Amino acid sequence: MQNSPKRFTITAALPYTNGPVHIGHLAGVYVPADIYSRFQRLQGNDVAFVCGSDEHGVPITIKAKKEGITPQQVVDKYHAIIKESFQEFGITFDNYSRTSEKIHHDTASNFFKKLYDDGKFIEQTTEQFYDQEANQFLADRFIIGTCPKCGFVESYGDQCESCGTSHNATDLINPKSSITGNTPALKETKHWFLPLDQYESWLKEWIVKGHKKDWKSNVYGQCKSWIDDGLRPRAVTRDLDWGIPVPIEGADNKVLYVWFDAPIGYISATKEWAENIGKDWEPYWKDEDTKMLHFIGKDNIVFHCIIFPSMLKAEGSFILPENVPANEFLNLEGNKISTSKNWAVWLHEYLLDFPNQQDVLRYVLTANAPETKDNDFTWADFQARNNNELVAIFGNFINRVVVLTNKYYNGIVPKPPSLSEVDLKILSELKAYPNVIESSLERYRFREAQAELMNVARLGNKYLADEEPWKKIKTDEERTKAIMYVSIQIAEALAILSEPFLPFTSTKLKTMLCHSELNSESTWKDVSTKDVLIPSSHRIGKGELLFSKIEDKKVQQQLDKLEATKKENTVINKNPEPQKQTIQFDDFSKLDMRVGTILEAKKMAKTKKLLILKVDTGIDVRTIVSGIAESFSPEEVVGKKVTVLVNLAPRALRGVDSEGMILMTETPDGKLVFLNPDDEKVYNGAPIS
Ligand code: B3M
Ligand code: ZN
Repeated sequence: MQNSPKRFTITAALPYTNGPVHIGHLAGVYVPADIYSRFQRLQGNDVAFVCGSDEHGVPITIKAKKEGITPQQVVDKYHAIIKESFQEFGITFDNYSRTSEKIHHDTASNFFKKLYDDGKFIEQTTEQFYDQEANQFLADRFIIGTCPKCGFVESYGDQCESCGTSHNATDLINPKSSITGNTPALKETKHWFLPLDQYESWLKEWIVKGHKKDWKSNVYGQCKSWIDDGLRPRAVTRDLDWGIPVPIEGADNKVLYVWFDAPIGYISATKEWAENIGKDWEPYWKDEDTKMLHFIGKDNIVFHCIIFPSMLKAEGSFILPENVPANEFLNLEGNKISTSKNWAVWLHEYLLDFPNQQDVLRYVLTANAPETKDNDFTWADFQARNNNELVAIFGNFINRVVVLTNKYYNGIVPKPPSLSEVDLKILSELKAYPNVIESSLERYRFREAQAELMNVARLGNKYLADEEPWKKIKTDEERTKAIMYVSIQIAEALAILSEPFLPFTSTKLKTMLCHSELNSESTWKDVSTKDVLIPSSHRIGKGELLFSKIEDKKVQQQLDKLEATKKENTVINKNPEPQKQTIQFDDFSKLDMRVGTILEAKKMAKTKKLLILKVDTGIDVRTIVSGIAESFSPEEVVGKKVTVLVNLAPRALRGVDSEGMILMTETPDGKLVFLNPDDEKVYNGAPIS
């Protein structure tokens, strides 16, 4: 029975066009989205896989300021680099668009206009942060301060990078302008707000009571906690000069909030694609039978699960995502990937060092994907997975099959006189794999799916090792024919099933097996239904190595490169925070700093960052809550001598009164250390806070 094809709209987060893309992007979003899209196409389904460059928003303008060029120049430069990286890594977007396209400006403007005309916004004059020295309102990332939820001291105005909470800039504790470092003033301005509070009960129904419990637990958990915390109206316009102008009267010098326009970019990209190929875009966004999925990283969950769905609901004619399979973050050699600290493996640089080895990276990133928790990419693991898995298992199996078939039969697939019980068992095991892999993919378990693919190669390797055709050829030519015939069926299954994961390898393998000479190519489904995937008497081509060993030297080069980055960051901090406003001695003398000793330490329940300390300040023994739990265990800090700001006004953090602050600084990789400027790990310009 042939199922009718299902329609899929698959989106991958639009990368900010303020830098190239790195392995974290690939692992978290683009490789899983590509595997899924390729897989659905192989099922004969109708897929629109869309993405594009996110060219608005404050990060772009900050980058432009830093480099002394215009925002347009920034986005033109990185759009080209990013687009090429995706192509090089075989990410099969049906359309990779950009939010500066006219079609997007029109789509986003019209969307805003419709909501405005339908009375879906509330108009409010509120006080927003304003930098008097820079003479501008400070939107989102132009403001840095302490997160009211987790205490992270460098939270952005719109979102905390540490705990992922989304908030309004005025919620931050101790806000600072990231342009001048000044404490900003408040100034009145009018904006349009989406009253998320009015969508709260609907969201609860849809996500919490609805069927969304089958969403990944990290996604469901975040959504539930936001909804439980209560939602508030959210401004969807900004005082900025870079973005899509607010398309109504009386909104001069205002643009749409980047998180209002960016997700609409998925719609514009679909429209553009459909127009180009003469299709109707609307079913992809409006037909209830369409399955819509958003692939994103965990910092984008609130926007895709709460805000964008509320926008779509307000508009009224759109469908909602069926799932939002968000990933956690990938670290690099134990440290957080950081664009500004150049702590990353950039895709365009990887290709220079490992030409034609895209599949190796795709493989390693999937094998180690941060699906349920943050994970670490290490070059040692990269080498081991290549040498011990791709080369030793997959490559070795294919190589033996192709070489022996050429050697014994001039490349012509032999006709087996009969199949033994073992042969039949192997062939029936093989038939189970498409469903096994499919079941993992349908649950967004890409690591598991890829591990099952490797089990196909393991099956083949074990079969060869048990049957030893290289020995049997001397004593039993007929039996050898059966062994080689069965092995070729396994090789063909690998060629088909590897396509979503290792597309370059799959193509190479199909060429080796001379697919173009086959009367009909087998499909994914055929692997589980057909007895014969490649018939006897088909001639295969010559062997060619699919993977090659990565030597220690190559890995060392990469480690050296990272070591050099570390050093560079230590000697000169390339992007030091600008100096703060001048103060007088009187200001300084207001600070009462003392040497103290940490007597006790314990973790604050249900937080990742906070330790509750008992500190002997010489004056008294007091409680101080400190956001250092990710850099130190409680055991490590007990007994340490520290610098304490003792006259900081007490503040309750998660219900515990904190009476003072321990002064810390940081290493180039962002690890906190106690204040000791002589510590060789800290760098010039490292902030003390
Ligand atoms: N550009 C944020 C990011 O790159 C943002 C995603 C937009 S998806 C509509 O993490
Ligand atoms: Zn936070």
